[in-house]
This record gives sequence, C-alpha cells and structure tokens, in this order.
Amino acid sequence: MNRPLACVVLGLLAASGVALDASTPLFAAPAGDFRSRLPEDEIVYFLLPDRFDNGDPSNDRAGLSGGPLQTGYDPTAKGFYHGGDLRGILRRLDYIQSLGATAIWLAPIFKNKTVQGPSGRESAGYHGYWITDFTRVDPHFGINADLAALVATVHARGMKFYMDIVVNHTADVIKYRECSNCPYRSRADYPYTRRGGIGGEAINEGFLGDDPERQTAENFAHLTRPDYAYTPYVPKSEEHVKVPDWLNDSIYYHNRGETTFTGESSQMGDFGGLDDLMTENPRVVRGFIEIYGRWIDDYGVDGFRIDTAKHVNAEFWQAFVPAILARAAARGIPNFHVFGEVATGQMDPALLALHTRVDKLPAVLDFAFAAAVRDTVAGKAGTEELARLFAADPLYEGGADAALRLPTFISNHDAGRFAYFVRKARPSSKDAEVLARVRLGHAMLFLLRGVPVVYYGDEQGFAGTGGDQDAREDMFASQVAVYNAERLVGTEHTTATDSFDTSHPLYRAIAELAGLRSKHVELREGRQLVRNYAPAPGLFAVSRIDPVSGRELLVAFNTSTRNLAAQVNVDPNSRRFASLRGTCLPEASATGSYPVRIPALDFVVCAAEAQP
Ligand SMILES: [Ca+2]
Ligand SMILES: [Ca+2]
Ligand SMILES: [Ca+2]
Repeated sequence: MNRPLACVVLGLLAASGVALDASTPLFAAPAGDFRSRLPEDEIVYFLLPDRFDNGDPSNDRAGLSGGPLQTGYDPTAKGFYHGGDLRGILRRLDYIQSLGATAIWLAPIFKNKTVQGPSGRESAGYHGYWITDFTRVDPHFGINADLAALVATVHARGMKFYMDIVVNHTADVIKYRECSNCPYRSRADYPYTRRGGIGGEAINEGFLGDDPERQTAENFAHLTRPDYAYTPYVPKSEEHVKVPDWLNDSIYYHNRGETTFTGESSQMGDFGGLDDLMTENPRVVRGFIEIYGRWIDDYGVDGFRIDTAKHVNAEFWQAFVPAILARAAARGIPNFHVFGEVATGQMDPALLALHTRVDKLPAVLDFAFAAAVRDTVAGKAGTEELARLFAADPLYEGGADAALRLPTFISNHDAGRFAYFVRKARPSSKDAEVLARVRLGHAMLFLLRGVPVVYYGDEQGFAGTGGDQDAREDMFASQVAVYNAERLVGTEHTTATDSFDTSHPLYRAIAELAGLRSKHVELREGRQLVRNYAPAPGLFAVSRIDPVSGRELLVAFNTSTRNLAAQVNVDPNSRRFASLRGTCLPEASATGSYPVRIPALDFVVCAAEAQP
C-alpha cells in the first residue's frame, strides 16, 4: 500500500471507529526518502537483540563450548543469553513496521565479555553493555555481515537504524591488586602524582591533572603510571581481549574503584567493576570518534543512543558530538540523531537540559516525561505535573523546538515497563483498567511533544515484575519460568509461546496512534501549547500547531476514572472541529472556548478546520 492511500484509509478507519487490520503494513514510508526525515518525524522501536527472535540457532553459544558460564547461553535464566540474534530481527521487520515504527534502536550489538561477576553471582553480556571488541558484532548475535544485511533491509523499507553505543566503560577486565569491589578513592585523597595516596612515592611528574583546560596531549603524556589510587592489572588470559588494542592499556582508565553515584565518583568510578574510561584524555576522545565513526562509514547507520552519558565528562561530548555529526554528514546522513541517556527516576527536566546546554548533546532521552506519565497515569498525581514538565522545555539548548526531538518513553529495559508501574501503584486494579491506563500512557507518548520510543513487548501486554532483568522478556517462546508465570495485559496468552500477535489490543492501539502521528505533521513538528491541567487526575489538554498552516489540533486526555466534560481554551479562529480520534463536538461554544467530552481513562484528538 502506498503512503497517501494508507493515510487516507487509516484516517477514515480511525474516524469511523472501524477496527484496523493490523496485519497490513499501514504506512510503508517511501524508501528513498528516509535520509531527509527529521529526527522528530520518527517513531522508534527499541529492542534487545537477545530477547527478540532467534533466527539462527547455530550461534546461540557463539561457537563456545561448555556450560552457561563458558558460553553465556542459558535460555532458562533471565541473566544469560537466550538465543535471539540479528537474523531474528531481520525476519520480523514486517511486524515492527506494521506497528508503525519508522526507526529501530537495538541495544548494543558489539562483542561483549561473555560472562562476568563474582563467583555464584555471574551473569552474561546478553544486554550488550559489557563490550570488549568495539569493531565486531557479538557472535551470539551473528557476524558483521548480518548487521550489514539488517541495516540495508531496514533502509530499503524506508526505516532508520539507531545504534546503542557506550563510551563510559568497557567490560570488567581490569582488576586491582588491593581488593575486589574496591571503594572509590578520590583525586584529592589519591592524587595522580603519588603512588597509593598522599604519603606514596612521587609518580607522573609534570602531570597537571584533568581539569578541562589540562585535557591536552602534552599534559597526558606525563601520565604514565596508573597506580595512583589502586594497582590495576589485567589477567594474563585477557591481556588483548579488547579491540582496538589501545583499550588494553590501563592508563586509559580511571582505576579509582567503585562509583557511589554521587560527586566525583559518578564520573570516575567503576559500575560493578566495569572499567571506567579516562574520557578526559584526548587519546580516548580520538579513539572513540574513530571507533564509532567507522560504524557510520561502513554501515550508514542513522543515529546513536549514548549509554550512561551523564557519567562522562562534558568536554568529551563537546568534542565527540560535532565530530560524529560531521562524519555522518560526510557519509550523506544529514539528519543523524544523537541522544544520550541521563538516567533519573525524578521529574527533573533541569537535570536533562543541563546535559544539552553544557555537554552539547543534541538530545537526551526524556526521563522526566517518563516520570510525569508514570506519576499521572499509573500513579495518582494531578495533571499539573505534565504542565510543569512542558513548562521547562525552554531550558533545553535550542529551546522548546529542541524538546520536539527528545526521545520520549514510558517503559524501558532498566526502570521497567509501564504496566508494571500501573500494577505497583494500583494493586487492586482490574485488568481492563490496567489495559486502559497502559493505552492512555501510550497515547501521551505518541500525541505529546517528543519522539516516541516503544519498548519492545509493551505492544504484547508485557508487564514484567520490576526493572532490569525483570523487564526483558522474550518475544520468542520463552523458557524463563518467571516470565512465563507473568500475567500479560490484554490477553490470556503467556510468553511460553511466541508473542508476535498483531491483533493484540495494545499492538492495534499503538498502530492507530502511529498512524495519527504519521499522518499529522502537527503531532511531530508542531509547537505544543498546554491548555488545561489540574492538581487532581482529570483533564490534560494541549494544542499542537501546524508549523506551516497554523492549523490547531487539540489533544485532550482524561486521567480520571470518571467521564469528563469541560471547556478548553482554543485559538479564536478555531471554530469547527473534526474527530480524528474519539468523538469531538463539531463547534466551539464561543470564540476561543471548545467543549470536550472524554470517557474515563481515554483521549480525543480534534482537528480545527483550516481557515479560509
Ligand atoms: Ca541465535
Ligand atoms: Ca565515567
Ligand atoms: Ca574492572
């Protein structure tokens, strides 16, 4: 189906309330055009390759022999590889595109340390964030040629491909002679110029520290010994396990012990032993521009999601981001998107904006949006929290327009899924209410400003029982007992058999929302005006304004469990309205005042008629 026809059909179906045939791709984007689309025009589908589909059972153990601790493979254990791979994703692109996604974001695909962790508490690198070889695909996921085939096919469908990259740390390879799980040793107590503390022998003579103005090759040439805090070493068997080879030199790491997630250690400490890179050193900056620039050159990927961005110094990003954008532009990718992870559980847009202002990250994942939707739709907060969120949009570098390209989400692989938050906040809720709240959360995701990111499996009613491993269920038939015991939302199905059901009510709801967003530029690129909110659950209304015609599209949500009738302030020129979703009354009540009627936990989208 070509795009204009699909849009017309979709619009008619949506307006008439007719159920959509979700098995038909609704909006296959024109393949040649994808490079010209702006980041804010995308709908992103985020998945973990290990947990999506197993297209090649021969790579499940990555060519290794032995048990789970050697191969990393144990499909019954949530902390080990389950067999999913790049070929599995390739054969499910219809499923992903029919949902309405225009871009896919894969958790890191680089070769990881297979298994790490203290004896008895090991787990595997199935998630991809424990990289050893930054130049090749993890053999559990396939080979580099599989990635090339996947990216080419994604592009042929008019979709984009976003990579997930890490520069904060590598796998845990470096150990310290003094201890394991070593406490953080600060720069003041363990200066670079003394071995093992203030009283130690003088080392690294002439090194003037790592303050921004000292981050030069000349200064770092004086940093030759890494044993100022601890005595780092690399076990014999792993001396060249990292690629490129310069990464095997301990001098390029902080080596100061475990982060406490506060103060200096937040940027220089190790996360659970993961080797924290000395990203102040220009050699490290240059090395990572080269590493990740190559993936742009060789594969033509369309964007980077940056893991643990807030744990890396601002000067690194100030150098890395422009170099990467220039590299992409030279490769013919003008709209390369870069968005960083600045994780927070709080509704804290100032923290997020800081990293666009100071680090100059073009965008950050909108954790504040996730918190606000969680508080207001899963929890019991009034809709004024959403108003406070959007009131802070001018804080971002580039102002409120920049907020249009923040990737928004309501579920992720670390914090957990939205359905889990609903059940946690409302343990006595009936299934129908949980479903309605999950749908409403997704409606906010697609209709409010920002680039929606759907977390794989949400469209199948996955709920999970917590964050991290408890939110990383298998889409293919799972052998994990706790996953299979989960009560999914909107279906009697369980994860024991595969979960690619395009008739699931949430799959259909998301496909409908994606259709609205794809059809109406106001929802992607339009300025957002907050119209109504309250200190209690109930109405939240915004207008989205067509950037060219100025036409107003009114989007109104009801977060309460009672039907709602209210007047909404609209543009005085918006007199007649048509229903795009739900039932909209045809006329304004008076100049500048329009009546909305919204069922409990539901929403409407009303389009003002174009002005003569
Ligand atoms: Ca496999
Ligand atoms: Ca760091
Ligand atoms: Ca380590």
